Formats: sequence, C-alpha cells, structure tokens
Amino acid sequence: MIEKEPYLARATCHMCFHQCAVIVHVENGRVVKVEPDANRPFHPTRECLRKVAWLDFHNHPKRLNYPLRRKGERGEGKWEQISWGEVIDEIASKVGDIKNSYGTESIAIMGGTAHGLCDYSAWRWGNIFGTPNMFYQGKNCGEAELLAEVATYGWHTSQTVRPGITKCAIIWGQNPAESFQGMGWKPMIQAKEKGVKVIVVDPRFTKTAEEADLWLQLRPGTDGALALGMIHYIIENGLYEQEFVNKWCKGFEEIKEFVRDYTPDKVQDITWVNKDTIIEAARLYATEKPGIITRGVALCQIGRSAKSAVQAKAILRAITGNIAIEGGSVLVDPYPNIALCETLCWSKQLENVLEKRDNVSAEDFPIASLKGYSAYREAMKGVHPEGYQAAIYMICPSSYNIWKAILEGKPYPIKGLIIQGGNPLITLGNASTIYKALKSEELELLVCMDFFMTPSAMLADYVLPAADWLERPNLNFFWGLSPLCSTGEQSIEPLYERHNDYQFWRDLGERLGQGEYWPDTVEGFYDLFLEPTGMSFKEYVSQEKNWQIVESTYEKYKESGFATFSGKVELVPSIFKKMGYDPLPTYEEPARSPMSKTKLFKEYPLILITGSRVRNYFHSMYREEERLRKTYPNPKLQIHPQTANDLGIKDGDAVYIETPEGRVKQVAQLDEGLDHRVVHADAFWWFPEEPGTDPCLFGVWESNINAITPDDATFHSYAGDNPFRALLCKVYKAKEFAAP
Ligand SMILES: Nc1nc2c(c(=O)[nH]1)N[C@H]1C(S)=C(S)[C@@H](COP(=O)(O)OP(=O)(O)OC[C@H]3O[C@@H](n4cnc5c(=O)[nH]c(N)nc54)[C@H](O)[C@@H]3O)O[C@H]1N2
Ligand SMILES: Nc1nc2c(c(=O)[nH]1)N[C@H]1C(S)=C(S)[C@@H](COP(=O)(O)OP(=O)(O)OC[C@H]3O[C@@H](n4cnc5c(=O)[nH]c(N)nc54)[C@H](O)[C@@H]3O)O[C@H]1N2
Ligand code: SF4
Ligand SMILES: [Mo]
Repeated sequence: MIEKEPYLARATCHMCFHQCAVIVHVENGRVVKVEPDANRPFHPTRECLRKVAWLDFHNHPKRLNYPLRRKGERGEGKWEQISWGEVIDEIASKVGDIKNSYGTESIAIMGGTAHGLCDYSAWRWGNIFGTPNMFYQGKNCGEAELLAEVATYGWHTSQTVRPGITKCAIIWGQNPAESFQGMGWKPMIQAKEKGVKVIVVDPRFTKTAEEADLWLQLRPGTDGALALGMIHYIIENGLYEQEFVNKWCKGFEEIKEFVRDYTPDKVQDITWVNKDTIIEAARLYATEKPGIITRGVALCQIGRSAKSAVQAKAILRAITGNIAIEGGSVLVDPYPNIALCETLCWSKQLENVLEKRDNVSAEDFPIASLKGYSAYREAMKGVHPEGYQAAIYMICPSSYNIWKAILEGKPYPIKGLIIQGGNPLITLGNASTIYKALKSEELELLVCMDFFMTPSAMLADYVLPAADWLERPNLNFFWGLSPLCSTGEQSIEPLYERHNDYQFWRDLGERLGQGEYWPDTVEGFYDLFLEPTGMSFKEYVSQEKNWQIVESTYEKYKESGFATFSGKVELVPSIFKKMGYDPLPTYEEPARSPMSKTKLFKEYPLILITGSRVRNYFHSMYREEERLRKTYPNPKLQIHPQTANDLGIKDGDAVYIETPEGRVKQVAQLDEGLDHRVVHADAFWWFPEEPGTDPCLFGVWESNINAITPDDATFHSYAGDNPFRALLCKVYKAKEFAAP
C-alpha cells in the first residue's frame, strides 16, 4: 500500500472467488473508485455484473460494524454492542469450558466456499486446537469429483482448455459461461475460434450449451449411466489408447467386463439421451485428441448417484489417454511456492486427532475423514512424500452429521459452532433441521462472523463484523487446487470496528494459549505461506505481476509413477476398497427419481434441479445491493412452456414448489431449453428487506430452495455432499409473489 494520500492500491477483487486485478483509488482514507487493472492478468470482464456493487457493498448502511452479543432468546433480534476484547474473552471462555467438558472435537467450525483469508485462518485454528470437525463448502463444490480423481490418478485434473491444442472439450455438469466467465470461459471461446469440438452435458440449454457442437440433455442424476455407456462404446469399438492402458492402467479387464451391459440402448433408456448422440459424444472424445472433461458441481450434488458419475468420468479420461498431456486433462500440482500443509499445521492435526476421535461423519462417509486422508497419504507417499498439499477437502465432515451431533449427540456431541463466511440456513440442505440445531439448547455456543446480518447470524450468540477485501491484504491460492497464486494489496484500514478474519482466530488462539502459533498480523501469516519463495508478503505483493501461474508439466508420471498404491492409474481404485466402498462405478438411481420412488413420483411428478449459477450473484450474497438486485429481483423457477400450460401457469406467475419437506414460492420463467419433465429452481434466496427476527429470519422459509431439499445420509454422495439436484417435486400456482 502506498502511504501518501490520495493513492492507488493494486488490489484483487473478492466479490466472488475469481480475484480479478483492480486498481483502487483512495482519498482521505476512503475508497472513492475501483477500476479494472488491465496491466495484470485476470482483470474483471465485461460479463461480471457484480462489479456495480463494488462501492455500495463496502459502504452499505446495513453492514455489520461492531461486535454484538445476544440479549434475548436466539433469533429475537435483541443485541448489545460490545468491544472486541470482551467478545474474544467470552468466546474463549466458552470454548475452553466445552473443551474441558467434552473434548476439542466438540467445537466445530464452518465456512463457505473459497472466500479467502477466512478459510485459511480458520483451518489453522482448527488444526492447532485439535478439531477434525471443520466444515466448508468445498464439500458441495466438487469434493466427490476430486476424491475420485485422486483415488484413480493420485492427482486431480486441470479444468482449462489450451486454445489451438485441445481438440475436444466435454463440459459436464458445468455452466462456465455463467460461473467461470473469466478463467474458464474465455479460453473456451478462444479454443472455439481455433476449432475445438465442444460437448455439453446438461439438462438445461444453458449459455454454455449454446456454444456446443453437441448437447446431451440428460435426465438429471443419470450421468453415471451416460459415462458408462460411453466407456462401453469406446472399448467395444477399440477406440481406447491401447499402449497407455496396457502400460499404465490397472483394472482394465474388470472395467471392460463391468460395462458390457451398458449398451447404447440401455443407456438411452436410463438417461433419455438418444443413443446416436451418446455414440457421437464417445466417438468425438476418443478420437479428437487431446481432449478434456471438466469437473462440474452438478455431479457432486446428485446424491448417491454421484459415485458412478465421477468415477466413470475419471475412467473415460484415462482409457482414452487424455491425461497428463498438453491440451488434455493435466495432472495438477498446487502452486509450488506455498507452504500450505505446514502453515495450516496439517501434520499437527494428524498427530493430534488420529489418536483421538475422527470427524463426526467418519462412519457414514469414511472416504472424507482423517482415516480416509491417512489412506490417501499412504497411497501417495512415493510421489508426494510430504503429504498432499490440497488436503483439507479430504477430511471435511458432512454437514448432515454436524446437525446430528448437535441434536442427538451422535457419534459424540458438538457443543460449539463458529461460522465464518457461511450462511448454512440458505446454502445447506433442509433448513428446518439446521434451524433446530442452531436454536437447540444443546448447542452452547454459536458465533457468526460476516459482513451482514444473515438468517444464520440472527440465531447466533455473538455476531462479529468482518473486514472486506478492500480492508485486508489478500493472498489466494485456491485451496491448493490450482497452480495459481494471486495477491492484492490492502486498500484502506478497516472502517468502524470491522476486523479481518485472521485477527479473530489469532486473538482467540492467543487467549487459548496458542500464542506461539499466531503471527501478530495477516501479513505475518502470509509470510509463513510464502516462505518457500524467500520473499515476504510485502515483497511478493509488490511484484509487477501479482498473479503468478506455474506452467503445466506433462507426463510426469513417467518418472514417478502415479500417486496411487500401485503406481498406476487405478480404474478400480484400491482406496475405495480399503475404505469399505464398492470399488466399481456401479450406477445407482438418485434417491428420489421416477424409477427409484415410483409411488412418490405419482405425487411429485417433476424432476427438480436447483442452484445453477447466475452472473448477478455469488450464492447468497448481494441481495441487499439495490443496483444489482434490480437486475435479478426475485428467484426464478424455470419450467417448460408445455408443463406450465398443463398446470395453468404463465410466465411471471408466482408458483409453489413442493417436496416432501415443504413448499416455497418462486416466480415462473417459461423455458423451452428444459425437458418438460424437469424444472429448475434458483437457490440462495433470502430477503434482507424483510424482518430478521425469528421466525421470519429475512424470509428464510419463503423462497429458499434449501428449506425443502432433503438431508439424509442415505441420499448423500459417497463423500457426504448434499443432494441438491435430481430430486422430485410438484409445482402449482400461488396467489402472488410479494414485490420487494
Ligand atoms: N440448493 C443448492 N444449494 C447449494 C448449492 C446448489 O447448487 N444448490 N451449491 C453449494 C455450493 S457449491 C456452494 S460453494 C455453497 C455456497 O455457500 P456459501 O459459501 O455458504 O455461500 P456464500 O453466499 O458465498 O457465503 C456465505 C456467507 O459468507 C459471507 N462471506 C463471504 N466472504 C466472507 C469473508 O471473507 N469473511 C467473512 N467473515 N464472511 C464472508 C457472506 O457474506 C455470506 O453471508 O452453496 C451450496 N448450496
Ligand atoms: N456468478 C457466479 N459464479 C460462480 C458462483 C456464483 O455463485 N455466482 N459460484 C462459484 C461456485 S462456489 C461454484 S461451485 C461454481 C459452480 O459452477 P458450475 O459448476 O457451473 O455449477 P452450476 O451453474 O451450479 O451448475 C452447472 C450446471 O449443472 C446442470 N445440472 C443440474 N443437474 C444436473 C445433472 O444431474 N447432471 C448434469 N450433467 N448437469 C446438471 C445445471 O443445469 C447447470 O447448468 O461456480 C462458481 N462461480
Ligand atoms: S466479482 Fe468476481 S468476476 Fe467480478 S470483478 Fe470481482 S472477482 Fe472478478
Ligand atoms: Mo461451490
């Protein structure tokens, strides 16, 4: 940061997780203007709509500015302002009491998606304190895919095409034209100009699908069957890469036998995709090489049918020889200049906790537990002797088990929950269970640190005001999932009594006797991460390019082998067997589908998918930003015109969406790009303009689709991700949709 005023700061925007390079103009200690920094890579694109809220968000009158302590009952909305010193003392004392009575594992921490600083500081605190119950939304963001990729290859794969080199791209369960406009979509458009063949697998005709050469409109949740059908065709027709398979893949004969039944006819019946289209997709991907297959958040959220889908995708890449080659699915190492495991005290966590209790979902979803992580570590040690940097997602408990541990004390009680950068009532399944857990007397401590009072924060005992991206320095390396690192300067000192997320954990840690682990400032914390570079954060951030990218390397397995038990690509992963799972990609119907629940289907005759990203928002954020809100004022239920007509629904009508869990209201949008048997509901809706007090909680029960999504261990993916898609519902007309 330049000291003199007025000045310019080279910051990175954090209004979503893309961290675009921006220049911030500061006068008299206040931000007066933010603009794209065209001199650095990854600057804001025209398509990003959230930019209009840059200043409004920072200055919004509803921002939390002081620490608050609850006065009345949870949810009553009675607060008193207290000092940071008092609030840290009180939280530390309660955390200490819970630790003494129940053990460190009884404190859970909960974050959201990659919000940056708060993730890293929370994980460091959790590891030092010794709790394996660190939930974050990576769980629903792709964990089921990542765990399958790592089980198969010992690495996860890259997501981007190389324009001019990649010949075929399957965009599977992803809509990057809305969700990755800069990083993922821009190279895709460039690649299109150079002739890449694009195949999109999505039940909706999305903006991404508009660019496709081939669109596979499948029945939601049947991705596993589709991928198995493609493997079947590729093997039967000798289109696989024999040399690579013979030399580097284990389990090929077993897979060949296993997919014998997945004929194009059978797969057409299951998936609703015409068999010629399935064959065309398989043929294109196997012959137009190199090719990539993206991960897609959808596949992690189709519940128990996720496993076959993610495993079969991993197999498809390998048998076609499309991994670890230029233009194909590259095996990714994290950005190498970051001491991720060390700084997060990861080894301490393993020592600490393995001898004590595993996370609360270890029994239901053992693959994502400390035991699971130890098994992965063992498998990988030949290639990653220091452990795998991108480790955190491997131990994340399922949220289902957190609520159960609070409400039923099983497998052991969770008594304290610290939420930072999360809004579970809106972004996790079955809000009524979450509501019960957050209001339960069994939960002795609930803390929420955020920018705004959210429905979840309303139920907290303490609400803490977070400093935003303009008020803190930023260092981000995408949880270790990409070979990228971005840095941005702090633009101004935090306004009012907003504190950065690090400061909270540091102060809490210090009060609990962890002083030696916590540098005084965020910059000191970042210095620890950056130790391998030999640079301090201050030096690092002032480099000309403060977006660092490490070039990909190819075929590195030829030197080290694959990071699996056998050193080969394991088409039938031994780690799955070891953890008690079916190691084959056996297709399972979604827990609620027309086939698996024929009786229920009679009452709920439409397939429901939820939560597809829109350019306007970042999940549950920014509903209070007036200018942005005008661009997308209300939640939409997309429905085929024919279905709508049958139900007497017109475009713009208010409609109820009902599942066995209850009903919510959204606004109908007629959409011919959907199959008439499928509807899509927006997720993430709450209404900051409504009363925050319980039971309204800013309209949490009105349009929030997660008020009516199920949460049951038997529905979840093998890794414990929430089932948000491939559900059943009915839709009918409502009287009106109250305008905000
Ligand atoms: N039905 C359905 N539900 C879904 C999904 C779906 O597709 N359908 N998708 C799932 C997925 S993939 C994800 S990632 C999640 C998203 O879930 P979340 O990450 O929980 O959602 P956000 O709205 O991004 O953030 C939650 C809160 O964090 C606060 N916040 C943001 N940044 C910071 C920060 O730096 N510090 C602090 N202290 N607070 C911060 C925001 O103000 C907001 O209130 O939703 C999941 N839920
Ligand atoms: N603007 C914006 N960008 C974001 C975010 C945001 O909130 N706003 N969130 C970020 C986060 S945390 C994430 S995880 C990513 C997610 O980004 P994406 O992976 O692109 O996820 P979605 O848009 O939720 O879903 C992608 C597609 O899955 C389709 N789909 C639904 N059910 C199925 C199914 O059963 N099978 C298949 N094959 N497809 C299905 C939907 O129709 C949708 O078009 O976006 C990130 N980028
Ligand atoms: S909101 Fe996201 S895409 Fe838009 S400028 Fe900020 S970081 Fe970039
Ligand atoms: Mo996500």
